[in-house]
Amino acid sequence: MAAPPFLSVTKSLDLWRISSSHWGAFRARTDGRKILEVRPFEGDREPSPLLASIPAAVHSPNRIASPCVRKGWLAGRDASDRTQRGREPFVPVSWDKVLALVSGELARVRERHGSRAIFNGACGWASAGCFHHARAQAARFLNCGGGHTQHLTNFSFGAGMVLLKRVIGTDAPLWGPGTSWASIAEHSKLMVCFGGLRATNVQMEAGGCADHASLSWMRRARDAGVRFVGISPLRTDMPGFLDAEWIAIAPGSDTALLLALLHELVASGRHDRDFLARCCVGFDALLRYLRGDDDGAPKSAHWAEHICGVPAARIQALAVEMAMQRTFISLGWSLQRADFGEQPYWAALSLAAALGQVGLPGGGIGFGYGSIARQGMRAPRARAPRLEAGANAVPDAVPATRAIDMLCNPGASLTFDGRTLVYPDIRLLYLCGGNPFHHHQDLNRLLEAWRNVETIVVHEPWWTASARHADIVLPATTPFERNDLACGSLDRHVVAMQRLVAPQGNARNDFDIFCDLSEMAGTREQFAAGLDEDGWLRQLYAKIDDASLPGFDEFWRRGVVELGVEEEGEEPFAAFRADPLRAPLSTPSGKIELFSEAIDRLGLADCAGHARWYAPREGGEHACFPLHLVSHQPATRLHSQLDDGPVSQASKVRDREPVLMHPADAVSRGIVSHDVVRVHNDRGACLAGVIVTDDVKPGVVVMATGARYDPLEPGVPGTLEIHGNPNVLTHDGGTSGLAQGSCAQSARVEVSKWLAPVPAMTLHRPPSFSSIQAWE
Ligand SMILES: Nc1nc2c(c(=O)[nH]1)N[C@H]1C(S)=C(S)[C@@H](COP(=O)(O)OP(=O)(O)OC[C@H]3O[C@@H](n4cnc5c(=O)[nH]c(N)nc54)[C@H](O)[C@@H]3O)O[C@H]1N2
Ligand SMILES: Nc1nc2c(c(=O)[nH]1)N[C@H]1C(S)=C(S)[C@@H](COP(=O)(O)OP(=O)(O)OC[C@H]3O[C@@H](n4cnc5c(=O)[nH]c(N)nc54)[C@H](O)[C@@H]3O)O[C@H]1N2
Ligand SMILES: [Mo]
Repeated sequence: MAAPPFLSVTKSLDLWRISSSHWGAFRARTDGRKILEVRPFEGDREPSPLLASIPAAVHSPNRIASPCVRKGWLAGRDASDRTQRGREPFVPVSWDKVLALVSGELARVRERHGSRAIFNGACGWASAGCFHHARAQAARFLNCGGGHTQHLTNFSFGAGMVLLKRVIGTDAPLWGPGTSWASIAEHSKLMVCFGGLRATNVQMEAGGCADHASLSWMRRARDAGVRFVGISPLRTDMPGFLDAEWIAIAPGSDTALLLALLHELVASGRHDRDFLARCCVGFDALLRYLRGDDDGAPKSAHWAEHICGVPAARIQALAVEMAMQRTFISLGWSLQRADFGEQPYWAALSLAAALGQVGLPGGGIGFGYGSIARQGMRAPRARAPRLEAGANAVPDAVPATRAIDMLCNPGASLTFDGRTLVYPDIRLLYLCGGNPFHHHQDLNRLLEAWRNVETIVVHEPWWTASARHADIVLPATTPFERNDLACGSLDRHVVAMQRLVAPQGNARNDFDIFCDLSEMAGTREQFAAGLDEDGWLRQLYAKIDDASLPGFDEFWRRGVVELGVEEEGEEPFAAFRADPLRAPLSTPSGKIELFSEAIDRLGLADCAGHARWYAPREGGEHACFPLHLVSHQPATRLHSQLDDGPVSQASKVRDREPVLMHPADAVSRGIVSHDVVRVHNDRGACLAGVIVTDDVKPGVVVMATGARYDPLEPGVPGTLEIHGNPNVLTHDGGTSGLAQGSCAQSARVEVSKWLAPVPAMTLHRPPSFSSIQAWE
């Protein structure tokens, strides 16, 4: 990718202030009102081109200028027609008025229905910054007021979290740092990457990363002679410079391939019997399944070929290659964000165990090396400070992906990680730092569910679809309008986020909004702890446990300080490998559970006691729609954030989100590049702009997430989405009764050429406002 124009700017640093974002630290030149220029932090080896979108985002015409209330809600909540959400105009109101309304609603719902009737639906990324972290601020405020129903796990790797805790006793390898890139470069000979190593994904880090290094490490590994194999439906999932072999696989079929690799390994007698006996339990049960003792179907390479589309001979050869040399198995997070997403992780762990390299330098298994900046890096000795949310008096919680189901079915129950949860009856939805019209699957079902809630409150800097479909909208500042400190997960830099410009319009900090609301509720002392922004930043900075850091004032003056890093430590699982009895895992057996009695006892129809193949719910012989839709992370933005910035806009095809299609699939439908198409299934339909390419496997179409939801008829379930938001097509079921993770990658669709005039988009301008006077 060519260097973005801002990289060439050379001006005196004195005029520049420093700040940070999920896509990296940067310096900005401003005139106090406007951000004029942005350039990456000079210590960043691989700065993200997305930094160029910051000025446009901060000064976007899509900023929310003042507090607003939906007209019908303002006229009377109980009589208001909830189907008008997203259609009816908003009435701008004063801050005093809006705070009184929100405070009154919170008190009313708590009194009448209990605190469990309030759902904090923001399970999103919000913005970088340890203090002004919108989601943590909201959780702390709601907890001080009596609690709220919260969510469990996450969209990113919910299935992986639950499964790994059960079978290796911890989900730490998902969060990182796992086996270091240094160890891979030095010791691995082969790195087999399921879901690839996406170069654009590793630009991102929750909380920011001041020095991106994943690509440099990949280059070092390549130069050291590591051979890379990328297994995914999209060729470009592996950076071109790795010269990787591409094994094109049908999405959702990795479990079949992994079981076949294991089957071939055992059939050729190359499995590590000693490791399996010393460090694992349950290999025999798995072996019976692999041999087909009970179902008559050996899980051989020939069996898998028909499921995953990888030739049997290549599977057999790969099994031998993996056994003959130091091999690292890398699993993207995407694999488990699919129907039965627990299975590819369990099957890969079983394969790694049979290869017997777990705990050896550069061997074994790891997760997310192409998903996020931090994975494989050396950890700083001190961890990032976090704003404490405090105790939540409400015990109710739902897996993040089940939010719509909860709103549709109050009182219904579901299984989660061996427990039975009961959905509370939600009356008030409070969103601060997440965008359900981005993150949730099946947006037409979301629109239906939305109608079951009496009041929807949204804090947002921008007119996102969630704000447009709310009742009460509070304009929030962006991080560049306030002071904060950034210290991303496992980043070794602490960055002063120095306020760049004054709050735009009438925007206020989430913290200040919650201070006023807690004052009205009588909980301000508890919420703010007597501190203002400056006091909080000093307190959080002081919590960083690293004696080498300068005092706060010196840190603020310098702008960036570095934490000490751990020496290159022991390989993950090395101690366990050496002596599993003295260093057991936190599993019931103390060993790797290839068969889990505890999971088996749950008796789930969709997650048995060992890894096994389940055909995707809508694929195979059940397929009503011929194409498999992969909706991966966007290269040009973070989720829905920065979608109206120049980098994302430049990637659109005729203003629509691009959809990648194989030439064979395009020709048979009379489609060529730059056509606008309708992507559809029985859940919904959206428009998209075609790019025909043989980088995708035939039968697969790929659309990134995060095109802002733009309905042809706002508020109407089933309406055509005209921009290209794939979540009108995805299903919102859980991975299984075990983890209830997201299945975003499992949608089936059809694509047809759009022959009617292409409708003009509406999301680049604010919604309509009522001409009636603001009601003071
Ligand atoms: N189809 C499909 N869907 C997916 C996925 C997929 O792979 N495919 N991936 C899933 C995953 S892994 C994730 S993590 C989710 C991400 O989903 P989200 O995290 O919900 O997505 P974002 O667009 O980052 O939403 C964050 C929102 O916070 C707002 N915000 C930013 N800063 C502030 C602030 O200071 N204050 C306030 N009040 N608001 C702020 C932003 O404007 C934005 O609207 O999406 C999930 N959805
Ligand atoms: N630029 C950018 N980077 C991001 C984000 C962003 O929004 N923008 N979001 C961040 C977040 S919140 C997260 S959780 C991570 C997610 O990290 P991942 O889950 O690793 O990322 P994805 O891009 O969704 O998926 C990576 C690739 O997996 C492949 N894939 C999909 N399904 C399958 C399958 O069934 N089998 C195989 N073998 N491959 C498959 C797809 O071709 C896809 O390109 O990314 C983070 N990084
Ligand atoms: Mo995520």
